[in-house]
Amino acid sequence: MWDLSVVDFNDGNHTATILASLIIDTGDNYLDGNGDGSGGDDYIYDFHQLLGDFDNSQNVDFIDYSLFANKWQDVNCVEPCWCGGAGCGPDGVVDNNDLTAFAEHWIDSF
Ligand SMILES: [Ca+2]
Ligand SMILES: [Ca+2]
Ligand SMILES: [Ca+2]
Repeated sequence: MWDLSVVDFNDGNHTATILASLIIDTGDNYLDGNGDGSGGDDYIYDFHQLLGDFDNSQNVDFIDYSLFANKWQDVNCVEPCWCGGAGCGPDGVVDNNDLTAFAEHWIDSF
């Protein structure tokens, strides 16, 4: 399992790559990144980041607003999901700071 929660990604599309040349199993076989049964190729993972896009639809719209509103003033928002992403900051509470950040991305898309 990857934990990229400590990385602050900019909004946009990203690609993470695990280099096969650095991953060897106990039988001295290199990573089979594409799962075709033959080792030696990298594993590539494409993903996106858009603050306020709680349903990963690559836009911030009324669906996201509904998800945010359902988490409003929740406490104890901790990793890995931070109250479904609504508690974006380290304070653990879905509060006005999170609402401001959400509003700054309202109707954003890519
Ligand atoms: Ca392969
Ligand atoms: Ca969305
Ligand atoms: Ca907060």
